[in-house]
Amino acid sequence: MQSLKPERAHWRPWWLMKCFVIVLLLSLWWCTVKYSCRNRGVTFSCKTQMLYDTPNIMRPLRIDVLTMTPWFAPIVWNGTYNSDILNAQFHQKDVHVGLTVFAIRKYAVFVQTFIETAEKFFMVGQKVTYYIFTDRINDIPAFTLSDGRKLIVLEVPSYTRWQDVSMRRMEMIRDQSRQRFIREVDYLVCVDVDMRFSDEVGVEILSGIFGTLHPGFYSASREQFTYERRPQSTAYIPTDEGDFYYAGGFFGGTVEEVYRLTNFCHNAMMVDKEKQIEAIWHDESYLNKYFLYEKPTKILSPEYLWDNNFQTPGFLKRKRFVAVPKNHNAIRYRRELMGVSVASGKFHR
Ligand code: 5GW
Ligand code: MN
Repeated sequence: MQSLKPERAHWRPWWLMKCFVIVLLLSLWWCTVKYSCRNRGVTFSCKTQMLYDTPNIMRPLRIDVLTMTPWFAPIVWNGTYNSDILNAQFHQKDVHVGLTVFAIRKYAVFVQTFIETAEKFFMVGQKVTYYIFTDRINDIPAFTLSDGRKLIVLEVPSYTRWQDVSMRRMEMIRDQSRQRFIREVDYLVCVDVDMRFSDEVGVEILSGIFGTLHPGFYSASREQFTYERRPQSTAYIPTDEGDFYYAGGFFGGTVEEVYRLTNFCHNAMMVDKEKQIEAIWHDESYLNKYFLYEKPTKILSPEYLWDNNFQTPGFLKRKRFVAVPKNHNAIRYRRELMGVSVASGKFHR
């Protein structure tokens, strides 16, 4: 039998040569891909500059608060997300966000602080349109806005009852979603105007449909939630149901989803109106009913809707959107003009 040794020695250089050529071709191909990606402005898989810690499945980002609901909706807290990653993702999709706010009658005074602080903290670097619904178009000041941002004033009627001022927001958001928002923006964020932004509120809040934990009820049990408890109302929720108590002053989602939510709430209110019943916390009660059966796909922690009348709990690392203290009677009722003492009827719980 002849030994294999000489033959093997004979083909080794060939084999080495082939490997070398393959490696050379592969690196050439990779350089071409990288170069053409950069030229097309594609950041996806080609952007190597973004450095961040790898997620560690053995190290939860927060252990002091719930960060996920039983239906797998994230609850957004400081420390649970990376803004750089999220901003890059939303930029890639060229997302446009609409921020709706109502400033009826005396509440027009809140607009200035609201917009000025939103310019500093709300969706910085994204495309934003502010929609101000008001009956006092002449009282809305002119603003200098950053690039990619605009402000649209929508004139709306002023209802005499303050309950209607608050509740009719659902109808007006619904109508404008169909007529205007669907063509102009991807996501809607619908908030109270008697507020100021005091820290970042960015794309981490965006999702199909989202709600916000009310700052007064995050630690309450479901029986303590101030849901509508009269079975005659369409907003009725029995004491053995309910996940969270959501605030009426901060919700949003895609235009389609916000349309569905506001349409439900408005229709439910109209059914109740026929029966001459009005849910205890007005639009907030109907919102809570909607979210019981149509679970939000993301939930914002009370960082996103805080009121300094409450003591700051240890787990609250940031106050991003905070209620502006208001003199209830002076702002809501013109007691001095009416000459009689009238309680506002809406007190802090
Ligand atoms: C007036 C009197 C009592 C309650 C609400 C109003 C009122 C509310 C008003 O006169 N004008 C007005 O534009 N609003 C809108 O409804 C504002 O956008 C306001 O932020 C929202 C909800 O009313 P709030 O902020 O007084 O309700 P709370 O629960 O935050 O105190
Ligand atoms: Mn408010």
